[in-house]
Amino acid sequence: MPRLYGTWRSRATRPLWLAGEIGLDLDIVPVWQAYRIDDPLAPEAPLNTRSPAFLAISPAGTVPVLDDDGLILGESLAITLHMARRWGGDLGPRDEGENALMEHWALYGATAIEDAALALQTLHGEGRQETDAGRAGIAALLARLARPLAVLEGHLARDGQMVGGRFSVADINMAEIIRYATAEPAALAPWPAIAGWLARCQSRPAFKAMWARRLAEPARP
Ligand SMILES: N[C@@H](CCC(=O)N[C@@H](CS)C(=O)NCC(=O)O)C(=O)O
Repeated sequence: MPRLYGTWRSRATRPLWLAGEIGLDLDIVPVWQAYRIDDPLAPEAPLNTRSPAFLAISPAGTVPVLDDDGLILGESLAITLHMARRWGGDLGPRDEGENALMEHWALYGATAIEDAALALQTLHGEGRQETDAGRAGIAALLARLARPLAVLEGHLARDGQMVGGRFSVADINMAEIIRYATAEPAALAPWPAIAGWLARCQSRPAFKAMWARRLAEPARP
């Protein structure tokens, strides 16, 4: 059985949501982010992203990590794309053209959107949104996101889904990236096609099950 290292409050949501969609059993090994632990190197600390035992598996020291029969992948989007090709049926690519598009959108999300979207979530998580600096930060981040979100809006208004006119791993990857931005309530107001598509993605039973597990997980061990 493939093994997934990570916690539900991490980018492991991406492979965990996909596994729920396709009914794939994973051997889930909890690995906490080190910043959630007071002394991550203490002998009694739970397995975490600074534990030597985990770094021996993935020296990048981040989660999620997939071990598929000795094939180790330590990038969440590489993990989901691999899972979809190997076990995903129609949630994976039907041909090389779809494969290329699924990779294209994963890379676009990771390089053009994720940083600014995550910064919006962090700003709100730290309660800075009501300060002058926070408001200026939000405006700057929304300005950075304007072009890539316009690209995504045009694509979804035309096609309805990321790739192939059906729900696929490409939707999971992009929806989980866009989710960060929704910490800012105004983020999707100019983008109705993105907002409608995200709501449809998040209404799926496998997303809801993943989200319930995530909320049930404590923030710290
Ligand atoms: N690009 C990587 C980023 C992974 C990443 O940063 N994961 C965070 C959790 S969402 C982490 O493991 N942080 C570890 C730490 O801060 O010690 C991916 O998508 O897998």
